[in-house]
Amino acid sequence: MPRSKPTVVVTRKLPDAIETRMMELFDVKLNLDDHPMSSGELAEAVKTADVLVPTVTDKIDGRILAQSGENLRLIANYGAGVDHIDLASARQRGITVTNTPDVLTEDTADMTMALMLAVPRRLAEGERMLRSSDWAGWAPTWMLGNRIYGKRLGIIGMGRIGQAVARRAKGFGLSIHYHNRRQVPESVENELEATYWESLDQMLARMDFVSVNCPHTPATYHLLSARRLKLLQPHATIINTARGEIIDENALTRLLQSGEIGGAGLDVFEHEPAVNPKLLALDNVVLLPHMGSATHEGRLDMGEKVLINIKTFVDGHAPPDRVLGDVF
Ligand code: 8YV
Repeated sequence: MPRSKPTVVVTRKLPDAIETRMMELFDVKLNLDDHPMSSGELAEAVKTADVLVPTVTDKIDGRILAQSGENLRLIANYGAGVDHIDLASARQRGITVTNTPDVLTEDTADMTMALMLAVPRRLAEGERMLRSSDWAGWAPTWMLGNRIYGKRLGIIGMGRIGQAVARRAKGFGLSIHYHNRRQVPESVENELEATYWESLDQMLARMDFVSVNCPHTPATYHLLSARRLKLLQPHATIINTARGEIIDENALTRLLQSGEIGGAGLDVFEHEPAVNPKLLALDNVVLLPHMGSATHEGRLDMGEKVLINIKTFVDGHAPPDRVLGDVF
């Protein structure tokens, strides 16, 4: 680092406590009005920063990184997913990239469960009905949903979040199935009483619930393609708290409309913040605005991780949450 205090550009408004500590430690440029930065502003940021702190709303692609100055050495992402950063370009330019894993695992798993309960039990629909004063009182055959207990859940991506979902789901009486690049250790499988499916297709065709908990990478883009979505049983519910791009959203919408898929609980969308208007018109979906990690505690913990990653890096050590960057 050329100066004693590195220049840190933060692209969005972070919790006050995190911004204050950053101000104490570094020469910081904050985004006080929290507007999502334009590509012009991002280009300017990478030109001036020693350290960039982006979020999921910043597309740090090769074109932006090509404009970075020699000074940009670290991208300390505020968030676990790094699919908005062109890692190949960053690697080429010798830029270290860090993220904030672990601290949003439990919150995201909670949100996954919330959606898993909300869709088959029609929570959002019932609440909408009550508020619109259309409720005429209890009736034996009205607003019936589907039981959760005793059903099968197929988890796509059995990493930290997938396992945290499995632990919760087991408590709700769901039997756990999963598809992952690698089979998890036997001790984890035993604890979760989980069944491994090497074939995603085979698993999809047999599940009552499917939860997407894998990262978005070139290999998982549209992993749930139209062909795969058609394998689901007509009563199946699909939950996505990972990334919208993993599901072909148009195909999902069509299959939900035609009743070939039972329901969906989505916290993420393929073209955020845009949401397919046809999805908004459906009753068998619960849609949330990317709130999986949105807890006060989680956002502070994420900020702490960013601080630690920057501080260790500028002090000449290997930051703990490296996605990219040599151990020195
Ligand atoms: C974060 C997320 O809020 O961490 C992630 O990957 O998807 C979110 O829960 C967001 O990424 C912050 O940048």
